[in-house]
Amino acid sequence: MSKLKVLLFDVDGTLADTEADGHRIAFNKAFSEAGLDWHWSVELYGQLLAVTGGKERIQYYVNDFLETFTVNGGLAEFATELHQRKTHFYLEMLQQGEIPLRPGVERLLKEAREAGVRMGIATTTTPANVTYLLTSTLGAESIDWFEVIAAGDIVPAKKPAPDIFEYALQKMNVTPEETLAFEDSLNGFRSSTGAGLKTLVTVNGYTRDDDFSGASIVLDKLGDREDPFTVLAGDANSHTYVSVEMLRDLFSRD
Ligand code: XBP
Ligand code: MG
Repeated sequence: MSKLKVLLFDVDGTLADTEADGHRIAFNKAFSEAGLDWHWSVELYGQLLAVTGGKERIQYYVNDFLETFTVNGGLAEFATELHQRKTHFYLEMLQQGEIPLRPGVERLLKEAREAGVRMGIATTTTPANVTYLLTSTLGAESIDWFEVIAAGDIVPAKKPAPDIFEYALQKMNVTPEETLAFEDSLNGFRSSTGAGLKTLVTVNGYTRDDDFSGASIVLDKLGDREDPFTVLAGDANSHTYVSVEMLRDLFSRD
């Protein structure tokens, strides 16, 4: 049985609840600026999250949800330019402090650092979205808490493909057997388990009813001493919030 040495975190939905009140708002601002009569509601956006990657999600929407839409110069180029404006609006929201970390995230990151547990990030989102989120919530020095920030187009295939987690493992020179992944969605869970990683899931509003069979444990949040988590699947033993001690216990039992 390997010892737990590394924590690999997803970002959107895991470190922060970014989708419905963050990315979705930024997409709609970009559509409005471009003069498009598109509006992604919370409900529609939940369907569009089936596709990871903002550029890919725009193309999915055009191809699968619009009757007709034509654009000069090709859809991929159009989506890329529109996505650049969406990222601009999203970064503005982050800079204004509009997107907080989820409960327990700051505490666990600091605990892991103090305990000498190595950390990395494996996400589909645009790299700048990660550094701006960390800077706006924990300060710019927090970027260095992670040995690798594997994000966006750095790999050929986005989640649910395992590529981004495999890239992070390779950059950190660690094995799946000594690493625990943190995810929030089925696409992310399939990616982390596809890379051979034990995975702790913290669900969000969009993913609460998804089937995470095979996860080490499924929780509603990481929680804190005075704000305990709810276990949705798995065995937390006597623990009531996610701590380094709990993770080591979970990892040894799984
Ligand atoms: C979630 C995603 C991303 C975000 C939007 O990433 O699939 O596409 O929804 O960010 P993860 P971009 O859960 O892996 O962090 O528009 O920059 O893609
Ligand atoms: Mg996610």
